[in-house]
Amino acid sequence: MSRPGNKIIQAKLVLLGDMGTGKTSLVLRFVKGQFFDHQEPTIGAAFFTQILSLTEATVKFDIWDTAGQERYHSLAPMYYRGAAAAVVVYDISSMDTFSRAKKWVEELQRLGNPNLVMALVANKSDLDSRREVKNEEGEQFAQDNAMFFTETSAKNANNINELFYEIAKRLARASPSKHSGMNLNSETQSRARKLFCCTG
Ligand SMILES: Nc1nc2c(ncn2[C@@H]2O[C@H](COP(=O)(O)OP(=O)(O)O)[C@@H](O)[C@H]2O)c(=O)[nH]1
Ligand SMILES: [Mg+2]
Repeated sequence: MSRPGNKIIQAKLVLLGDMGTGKTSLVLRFVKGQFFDHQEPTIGAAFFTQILSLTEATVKFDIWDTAGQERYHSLAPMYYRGAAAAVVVYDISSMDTFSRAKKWVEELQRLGNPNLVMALVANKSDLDSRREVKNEEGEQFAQDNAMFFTETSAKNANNINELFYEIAKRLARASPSKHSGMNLNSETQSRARKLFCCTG
């Protein structure tokens, strides 16, 4: 529930990372509490909203779950432009996806936005028996790049809410104190809307 006089923050959040790392699955787990073993590949981009109420603020996320940028890289800036938060995702069972994640982080850093809240997410933690990327490798890279780091599993819901709560907290801390009488409904509002179709 939003509290009267509480800060309201509307924040664009973009997910980046290789195809198949679980970006869509992370969002669906967070917004709808769902998981599909055979998640359909995203076409174009999907847009979701979710509201989180913290003691210090109510954060309304506009989440852009993208596809196509994995292959058609030139589309990427369109997605991350104006983002307050970026979540870069890799799959612990694939070293290639970790290498790609590092590239995304470098690209985001070139934007030079000191206020961008960045998280590095090592997804599929349930696949520990097939692990190629050690927890410490992700942790170290995140630390070197001033990012929040967590290992998640969209499959078993490990650390998913914690991830978005931590981002919300960081956004609240960074946002100037501003009061609004606006009353937001704290219920999950999710809309998955295909914005356009592309060949991705
Ligand atoms: N074991 C496991 N599989 C996952 C997890 N997250 C996603 N997947 C699977 O990985 C595949 C790709 O997921 P998807 O969300 O479409 O990835 P995206 O291309 O990054 O959006 C799907 O078959 C998902 O079921 C996870 O945490 N654990
Ligand atoms: Mg997807």
